[in-house]
Amino acid sequence: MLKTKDYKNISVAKENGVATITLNRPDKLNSFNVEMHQELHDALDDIACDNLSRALLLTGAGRGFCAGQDLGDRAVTSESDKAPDLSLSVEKFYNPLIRRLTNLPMPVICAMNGVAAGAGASIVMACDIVIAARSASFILSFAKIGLVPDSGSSWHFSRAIGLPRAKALAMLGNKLPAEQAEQWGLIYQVVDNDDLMSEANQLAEHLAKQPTEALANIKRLIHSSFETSLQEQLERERAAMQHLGKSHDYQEGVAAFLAKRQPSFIGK
Ligand code: T3D
Repeated sequence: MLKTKDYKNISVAKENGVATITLNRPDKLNSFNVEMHQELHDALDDIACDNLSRALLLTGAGRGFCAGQDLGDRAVTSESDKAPDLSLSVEKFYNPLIRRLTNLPMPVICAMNGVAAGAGASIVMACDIVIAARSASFILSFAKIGLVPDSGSSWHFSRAIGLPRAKALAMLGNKLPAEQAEQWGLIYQVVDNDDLMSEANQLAEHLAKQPTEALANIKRLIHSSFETSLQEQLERERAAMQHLGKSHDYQEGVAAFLAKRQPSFIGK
């Protein structure tokens, strides 16, 4: 395992082409303070350009995945002169994080180890493949404190599970158990708690050996399909095929198929 920087609120490990980031404030259910945002930003910068990582695995320490914003940093007292402008934190931290995960040119796997509430639920949905522990759950808790689903969750939830279910979850703030989330098509797979990290690692290591540039293009195309017409999407697919047809990994994939051997992809 490669030595990485020491952080206070997250930990990062790199092995076999997989960068694993663990949100690490378990006593606060891994909720976000400013320092954790900054550390995550720094770690993602490093992973994006280390020339080694070809899959990102995101998980949480302890019994929760992430409980969104640390509300301890949002306490407003009767003496305080004015309420916070939450748009500043959304603009500076949460939106860039969601864009970052969405645009990272490698698969992002979430090992959802426990409850994902508020922006924690949004972060799960910004990952490409979500494997959840059987005991995990989502809570769109925003309305319970007078807010709206942010960090993309009003977008992701309605697309994944439809308007009626998304609106009920967002307005009621009820717990959605992982098994129900899987049945509704919100996440990829539920596994037994004890198997979560080994299953997620296995998946991440598999993906890290695949043609990374093709996977990055798959991710980009699937995201852009929500914004474009079929005609435009056909054109984008054509352009991606043109680009990937010249890649090492395409040549290797075809050669391996014809030689009836396993391909050895380099991600380019
Ligand atoms: O503000 C901005 O920058 C704008 C962006 C906002 C995005 C958002 O995420 S807004 C939504 C913020 N998050 C929440 O509203 C969730 C709050 N947490 C909960 O509702 C519950 O903790 C859970 C449903 C997630 C889990 O419940 P439970 O019963 O399993 O655990 P618990 O006992 O409530 O929490 C365990 C500890 O974590 C507890 O601390 P203690 O009492 O043991 O010292 C609790 O206070 C702490 N904790 C949980 N969530 C947060 C938190 N501490 C600070 N902030 C949290 N979000």
